[in-house]
Amino acid sequence: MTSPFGQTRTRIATRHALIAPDGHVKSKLPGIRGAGTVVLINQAMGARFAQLLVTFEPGGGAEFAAGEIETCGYFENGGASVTIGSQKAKCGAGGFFFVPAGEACTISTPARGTRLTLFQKKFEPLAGVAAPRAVIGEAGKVKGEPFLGDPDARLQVLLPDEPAFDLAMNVFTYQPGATLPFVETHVMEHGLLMLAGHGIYRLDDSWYPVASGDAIWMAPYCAQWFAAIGKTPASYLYYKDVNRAAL
Ligand code: UGY
Ligand code: MN
Repeated sequence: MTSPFGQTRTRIATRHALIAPDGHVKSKLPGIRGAGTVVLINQAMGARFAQLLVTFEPGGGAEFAAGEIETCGYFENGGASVTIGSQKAKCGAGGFFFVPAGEACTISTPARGTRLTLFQKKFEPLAGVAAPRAVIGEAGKVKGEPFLGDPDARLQVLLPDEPAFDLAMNVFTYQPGATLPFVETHVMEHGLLMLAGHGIYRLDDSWYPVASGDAIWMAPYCAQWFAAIGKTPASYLYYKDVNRAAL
């Protein structure tokens, strides 16, 4: 909702950011047509990855050429056909995919209003380990596991948890009142999209009310904690860099 007094929940800090939907400005990016794309997070903010929100118009599509960048995607609603090399599948809401560096990807025939979140980063190969494989899947088929033993805070790990993969894409779902069990402080960076519900996100020394549609960037070592509030579950999609050496 537009504020008549120029207020917004959006806050861009040095080590974290909250981007509320009221400030979104769409741009046209190479390889993406018939769509508006909001670059929510990228290097200009201080991040080492990019988080994009693509909203397709009928007849839109996207082609990502093979290169050093890897891409993973999640369909928040709608859906489209996804082709990665010889793999092709129709994804609906909750569909997700991973395009390894060095492989091309095509997204075609999106349903009207399809919202697709993309995370992109430069792939870091691991000596002696084969490159990660392409993945196309459905979040609805991935079991949510209790997080550190809490059945009210469930984590769906969408991509294979293997050394070949240098990123993770997960969905975290909290029942009302459930929380992250402690204030996490870690080297891994996060990009996050609130998919449903409401909550309070602690980022460094600030506490923010958050709701579905909000995006968050957490730099390495950004202190982070979440509590779900309201009467319905809260869930978020998030990116994390994983499985690589500290130095
Ligand atoms: O995987 C994570 O680091 C996750 N527990 N962080 C978060 O939800 N902010
Ligand atoms: Mn974390």
